[in-house]
Amino acid sequence: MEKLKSKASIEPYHHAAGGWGAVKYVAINLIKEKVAGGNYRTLFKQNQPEGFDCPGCAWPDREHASTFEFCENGVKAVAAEATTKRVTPAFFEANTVATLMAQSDYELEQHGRLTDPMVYDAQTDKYVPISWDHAFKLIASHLNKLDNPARAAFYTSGRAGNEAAFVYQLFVRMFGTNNFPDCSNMCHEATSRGLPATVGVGKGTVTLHDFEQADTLLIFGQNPATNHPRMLGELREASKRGAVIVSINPLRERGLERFTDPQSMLEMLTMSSTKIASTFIQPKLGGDFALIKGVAKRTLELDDEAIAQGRERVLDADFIAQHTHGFDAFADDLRMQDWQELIDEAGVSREHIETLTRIYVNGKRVIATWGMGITQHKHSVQTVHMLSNLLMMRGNIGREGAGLCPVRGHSNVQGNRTVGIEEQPSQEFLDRLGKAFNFEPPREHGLDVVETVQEMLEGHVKVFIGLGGNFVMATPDTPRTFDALRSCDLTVHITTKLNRSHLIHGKDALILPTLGRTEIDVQNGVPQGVTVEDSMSMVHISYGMNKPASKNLMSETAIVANIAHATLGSDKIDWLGYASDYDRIRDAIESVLDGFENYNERIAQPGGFHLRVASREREWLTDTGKANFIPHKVQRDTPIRRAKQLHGDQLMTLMTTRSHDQYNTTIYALDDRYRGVFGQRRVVFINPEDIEMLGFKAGDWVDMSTVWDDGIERRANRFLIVAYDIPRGCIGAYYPETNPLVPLHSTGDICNTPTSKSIPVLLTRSQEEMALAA
Ligand SMILES: Nc1nc2c(c(=O)[nH]1)N[C@H]1C(S)=C(S)[C@@H](COP(=O)(O)OP(=O)(O)OC[C@H]3O[C@@H](n4cnc5c(=O)[nH]c(N)nc54)[C@H](O)[C@@H]3O)O[C@H]1N2
Ligand SMILES: Nc1nc2c(c(=O)[nH]1)N[C@H]1C(S)=C(S)[C@@H](COP(=O)(O)OP(=O)(O)OC[C@H]3O[C@@H](n4cnc5c(=O)[nH]c(N)nc54)[C@H](O)[C@@H]3O)O[C@H]1N2
Ligand SMILES: [Mo]
Repeated sequence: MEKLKSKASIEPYHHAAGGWGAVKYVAINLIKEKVAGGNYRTLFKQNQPEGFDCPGCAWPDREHASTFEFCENGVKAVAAEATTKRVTPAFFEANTVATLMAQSDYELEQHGRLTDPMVYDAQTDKYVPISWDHAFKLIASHLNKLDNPARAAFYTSGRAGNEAAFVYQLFVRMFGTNNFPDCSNMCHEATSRGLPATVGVGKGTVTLHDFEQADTLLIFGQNPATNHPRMLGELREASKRGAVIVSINPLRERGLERFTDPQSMLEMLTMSSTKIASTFIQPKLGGDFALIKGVAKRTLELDDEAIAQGRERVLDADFIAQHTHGFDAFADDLRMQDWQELIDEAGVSREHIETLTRIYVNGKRVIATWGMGITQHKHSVQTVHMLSNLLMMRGNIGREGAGLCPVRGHSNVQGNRTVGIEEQPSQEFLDRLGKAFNFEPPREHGLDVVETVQEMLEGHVKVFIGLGGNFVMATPDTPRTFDALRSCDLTVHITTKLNRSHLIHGKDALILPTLGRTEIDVQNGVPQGVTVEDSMSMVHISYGMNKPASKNLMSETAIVANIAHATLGSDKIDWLGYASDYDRIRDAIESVLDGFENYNERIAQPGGFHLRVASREREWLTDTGKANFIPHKVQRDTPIRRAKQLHGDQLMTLMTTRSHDQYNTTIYALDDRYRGVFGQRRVVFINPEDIEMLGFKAGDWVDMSTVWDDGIERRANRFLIVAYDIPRGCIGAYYPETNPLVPLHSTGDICNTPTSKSIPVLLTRSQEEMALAA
């Protein structure tokens, strides 16, 4: 068993993922967070039919789960919320904002749960207590004095339940804007914008049942051992029954190599493990598009050969004829495509493309899953299209055991979008909302995350309200985002824990502390549950079990309802009535959205219900009424290519990713043990040959700067070089430390997602280290 490391070190990890290491870290987390004894039982209620939905990730739960689904990072998320540490008014009295700014994100997180509503006092540079009532009035007065509702932006991070999110979007639309920047804009937007064009719905088409039936699983750009640990349990089962699993990832992530399931007594006692992926394909960053196109091209060639030899077709000709549109143009484009261009762009050999094609065409039931490795590039929407094309070629959509499986991040990010957190709402949704609530919703599109920052910088957006999240650290171009938020007249954060977004504030600023998902939410004497939708469109209810962290917390739903009441009054809508009984909100959702019929009854069933996804049933809600094949060319004029022309081999493409001990911007601890990093975060993973080519050694310190064409210098300094198995020309480092390197306008086509996985950078010897040495 590996030892506990406290000092900073780099020590390659040779064990399977999971196992006793995971159990040990669970214990460490409970102790570190000083989780009260009584709250341990909470962990056993996680993802149980009568318990709460884990706030960790959006991976679905097994229906009627009878055993405690063990998840180290789920425990971290729960322990972080159930911590006994508190950020009280006395804490704020003792610390100015300036002194807190000097602390790291890790230190800020460690202070614990926020207990009371606070308002910024410029004279003392401190947050001071404010009553809830005054806080709501302050927000209302700012909002009501804006000359245009579009001067306010309403952010959502994907943890809020459907009830809070629905009331939020209703309030904001009645107020008069569609300005809903949300975490999706930085996350799976390429999926949400890409899939409607091919299959008609921006969601995945599979359920856990399909996962059990699949014979082939292609895992693109995802690190489940860290980010969706419960997915590893499903992959382990798949591997044991003989399914072929392929990891397509520049890194060989440990969890996809071997996994010891802490729930398997045998594996734990014998210290054995299960092999997960049988094949690892390591494209260069952003190379997936060309790789997938290569597999599609080869699949077509195999079909041509089969026809010529009178063998069984490789393509699903019936599916293509009956269900799709645009196949001929797509096939023409594949035939014209030059092989060498694909190989160069993918960064893998022709043999690898052949291997992946053979696996793909041998599969009778293929599921492709994907995460941020696919969605955070310039051509991410095109890659999502190409992946749909590939699955459609063999009818792998809308069939048992097969389909598209985007794996979402935040536990309710998909539900938030379903109930209306969307800056580009459909006219149909607005019509129904307007009709149900007797008002004329704003029709013009609102601002997404990047546009919100830009509009703040230009002085157009003056009020920011955040329902959860840590906007300033999650967004790109950190110094510019800081300027943007500081130019606001009012910033409001509805949050559970202290984070840097509270410290980068507007002239007026509020911190509104809220109940977490694990806490008992009583309204009007009745415990309330909130509903969430996971990555596979299962909607279910979640009840908190723990005593609230403070008597002075309000639920997210109640806070939003009170802001609405203070701002708009309750003539048209009984906002506070909604807050007093969440059943009423669910009735309202039912009245506006299809698929929520008998919402309150159906969520009372254990496991909840599946929200219909039309593409899963081969109903295609596209412009052609069919699933569309969409051809795309390899992009030739990209920021990375332009930067390469200027700097040759010196130019590196940087991906920003998560360590094992963080939840997005929340830093729980400083290890990334599966990648062998301990006690530190400022590291950069580089191929050993590149380290030498650049004239460095592993263990040297370097600064990074972005190659961009707007004259702005973007730097992140002092990263330790770690030699790593990563394709040449590609490097990796953690977010949020690297967000200063991501230009605000470096975004994906169509989806406008920051290109967090492909930033052109140069490395130079660390100035600070050189000064120290001199
Ligand atoms: N414990 C924990 N759980 C989480 C989170 C967390 O921070 N901590 N965050 C939540 C959220 S919001 C999200 S969105 C998800 C994120 O979960 P993931 O989608 O796993 O996100 P990342 O950690 O950014 O890792 C992306 C993976 O993609 C690979 N990759 C990078 N670039 C490329 C590429 O060009 N091609 C391919 N094929 N692969 C590439 C990286 O090597 C890495 O393995 O997890 C959710 N769950
Ligand atoms: N460079 C780079 N940037 C990225 C990414 C990347 O891979 N690379 N990933 C992007 C992705 S995928 C995402 S989703 C975003 C994440 O962006 P966000 O969702 O904005 O960030 P989080 O770190 O998840 O938010 C953490 C904060 O949420 C609050 N919080 C926690 N639980 C609750 C709750 O139950 N209710 C409420 N109201 N508040 C709560 C706490 O105060 C905590 O500090 O970051 C994006 N930014
Ligand atoms: Mo995310």
